[in-house]
Amino acid sequence: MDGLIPIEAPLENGHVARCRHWPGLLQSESLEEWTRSIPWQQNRITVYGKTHDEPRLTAWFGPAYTYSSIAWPSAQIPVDLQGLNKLISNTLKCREFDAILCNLYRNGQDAMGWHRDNEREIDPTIIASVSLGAQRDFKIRHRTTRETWTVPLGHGDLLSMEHLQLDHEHALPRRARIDAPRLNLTFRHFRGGGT
Ligand SMILES: O=C(O)CCC(=O)C(=O)O
Repeated sequence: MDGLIPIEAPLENGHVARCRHWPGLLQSESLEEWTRSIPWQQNRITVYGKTHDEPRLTAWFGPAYTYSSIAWPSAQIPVDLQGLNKLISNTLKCREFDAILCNLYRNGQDAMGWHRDNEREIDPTIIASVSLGAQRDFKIRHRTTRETWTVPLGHGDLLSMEHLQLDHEHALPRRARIDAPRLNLTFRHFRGGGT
C-alpha cells in the first residue's frame, strides 16, 4: 500500500506535483549485494570555482548524461538491475525506466544538497527512488513558499516523485549520528524514449 505525501500541488502546466511512498516494498533486496555489484566511482565536482570530492559514491546506467560538472558516458543497465526496473515500473504502472543513477552514502557525513532533477533530457513525469540500508531523512521543499516535507526513507522503501521537478527541490541532508551506509537508486525516463 502506498502513502501519499501531502504535497498535491497543482502546477501552471496543468499537472499535479505529488510524491508517493511504499515503505518496505523491496525489503528483500540486499544492501550488501547491490553495494558489491555496482561499479562505484568517486566524482569530483566544481562549485563556485572550487573542486572537491562529491560527498557520496555514484554510478550511472543509461544514455550519456551530464549534470553539475559530471559527464557520464552511456552504459547499459545490467540484467539484475533490469529485473528491479521491471518490478518498479509495474508497481508505478509506467513504462520501464531508461536510466538509473546510483548513490552510495557511506555514512551520515555523505549527503546530497538541494537540487532538482530538471535536465532537459529527463522526463519529470515520474522519477522513482529505491532506498536500501540505513534510514535517512529525504527533504522536499517548494522553491518559493519554502514549505518543507521530511520523508524518512528506510530499507526497501520506494518513493515516486511525480511532476516534482518544476516547483520543488529535494535533498538528503547530513546526519552526524548515522554510521551505517545507505544505497539509493533513482530510475529515470529520458524524454522521447519508449511509449
Ligand atoms: O538519495 C536520495 O534519496 C536522493 C537522490 C537524489 O536526490 C537524486 O539522485 O537526484
